Amino acid sequence: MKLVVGTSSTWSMRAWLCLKLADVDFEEFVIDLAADSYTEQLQQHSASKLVPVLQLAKLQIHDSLAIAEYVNELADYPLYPNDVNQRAIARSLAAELHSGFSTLRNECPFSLDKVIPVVMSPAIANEVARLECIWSQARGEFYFEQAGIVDAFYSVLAYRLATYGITLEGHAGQYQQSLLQWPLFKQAIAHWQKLSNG
Ligand SMILES: N[C@@H](CCC(=O)N[C@@H](CS)C(=O)NCC(=O)O)C(=O)O
Repeated sequence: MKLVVGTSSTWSMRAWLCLKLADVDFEEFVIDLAADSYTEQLQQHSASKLVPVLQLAKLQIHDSLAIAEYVNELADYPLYPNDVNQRAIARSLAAELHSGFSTLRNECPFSLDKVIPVVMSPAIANEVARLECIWSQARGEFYFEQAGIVDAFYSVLAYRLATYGITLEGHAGQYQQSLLQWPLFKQAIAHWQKLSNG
């Protein structure tokens, strides 16, 4: 299978982390989203004209959450907790990240470079407060017993916050730091830095 990703694409990074966590073999095709021709490339490789896309012989799966769900099933369910209640919470949190936090997404664009610390608007503060509430319930270095979709999805946001000088305190802060120190996440950042530098 081939994962089509974009440079500086946080959704691509989340899908990549899930594929790595699921330990499936995959090739990668990179679209430089900063290149003049990037829309043509997207058109050519993605029916939704967005990345990420997972391409298989007779199947194209677009959208990071659908890709995560697919590899989870393929690899015997490593991305979610075994417990049905915990699994429901994990699904809720992945869905919330996937459809929410739009202020942070819009006002704090993802960057691998240093950025100017953001002025904390009430809208940003609201979303950070929600994150604080979520993260304060992490079981340990990972949200549940072992690394899964929640860690993969929220690690990218933990990084985005940190680049804008937003580091949480207490238990939520410890979880944010654990995500930033997570070897697989560090590998993802190093990989995306390489992609961005050509
Ligand atoms: N909900 C989608 C979002 C995908 C998305 O917005 N991808 C962006 C890059 S992060 C993209 O392909 N942008 C291309 C463009 O803006 O033309 C997912 O989770 O995969």
